[in-house]
Amino acid sequence: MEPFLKIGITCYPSLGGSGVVATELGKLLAEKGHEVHFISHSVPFRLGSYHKNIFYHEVQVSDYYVFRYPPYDLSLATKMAQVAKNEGLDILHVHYAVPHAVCAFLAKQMVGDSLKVVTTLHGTDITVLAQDESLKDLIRLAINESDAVTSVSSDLTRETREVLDIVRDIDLTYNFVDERVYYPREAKECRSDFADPGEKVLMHISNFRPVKRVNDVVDIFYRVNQELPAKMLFVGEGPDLPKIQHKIKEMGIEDRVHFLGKQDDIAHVISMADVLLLPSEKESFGLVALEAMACGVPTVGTVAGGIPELVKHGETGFLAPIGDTEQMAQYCIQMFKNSELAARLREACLDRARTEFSSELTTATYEEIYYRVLNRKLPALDPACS
Ligand code: GMT
Repeated sequence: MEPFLKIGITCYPSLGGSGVVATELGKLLAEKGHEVHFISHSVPFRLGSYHKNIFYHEVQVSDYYVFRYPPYDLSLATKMAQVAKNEGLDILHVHYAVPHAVCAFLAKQMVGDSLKVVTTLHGTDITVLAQDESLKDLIRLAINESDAVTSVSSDLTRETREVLDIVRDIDLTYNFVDERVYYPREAKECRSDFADPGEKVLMHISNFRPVKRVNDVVDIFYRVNQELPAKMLFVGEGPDLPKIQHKIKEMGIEDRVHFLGKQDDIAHVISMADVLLLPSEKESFGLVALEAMACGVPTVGTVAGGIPELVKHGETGFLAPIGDTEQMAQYCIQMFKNSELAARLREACLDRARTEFSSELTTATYEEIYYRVLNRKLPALDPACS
């Protein structure tokens, strides 16, 4: 059977929420009968085993001796154009503006206007890189030249307009999780590896960059643990991790804190927690809070970026001003002391993840965008065709 569309996807294959979202989207599109071609320097880490309708094209970078910095971007643009021509791609969907949207722009120059480019903005491509004068004009060009631009939160759209003076349409496409993977798991046994039955479990999952304010996580935990018995589980790795480990030793709370490192089975790990802490300084969406929500775990975090669009204060978690660790600790304590409130939050999390951030909704939104830019009628897509 002929695929509905032939879609090229480029993302960062080895890290971050943008890569996760791009890969999961590709898998779902392939299940719906589209042909998906990932174009990148490595196989996306969430791709897993063989999938029907999914292909991977590796970008080879020239290491000719004159290059001080081997030009990945140019090789990527060329590969995008080659794949588009050889495979007859309809759409090139790039995740994260830098350099992917710029490469897609170049590829389109090589292929012609039949190739439509969809750019999804994820966060620091705008909130950090678009503020950098050495990149700003190029990012603006790539965004303006895309056939469609999507953003993962209204807040990110607002910031894109503000920072880059962008006036064009930007579609809102909230992130999603695959509900066949993210649901509350039976975690009693592994939870007992870390916490006694009477102890609450607080969790933080991140790449430990300064923007995550992991110091605040420690402060929140310290305050909570003074009020009631609790354990802190850190998941992930990154530049601030050694500082945090040092601080925990200095505070003499090593016996109450566990570092799990990078974990693959996040749904299982999150299901051990009573609360996810996300006190970030910036977060265009906060995919991990959605992963937690889908597993029935509320988030206590900050009113930063797109977080309030995801976490409904008082319904699926609690939000405080950036840096207000006292307030965030109070919210945790309030939840832990009131089992009715905790149960209500848990139910609201499950309901909100299923209804507002379902994979079906997001995939359908992207499909509508693809057909719109191709100026084709959206066919009645049959999920059974895969
Ligand atoms: O922009 C980054 O820091 C990396 C990026 C990523 O690849 O994980 O994170 C951003 O995109 C995610 C997926 O859309 C969002 O959930 C994160 O909130 C966002 N990070 C920031 O805005 C700091």
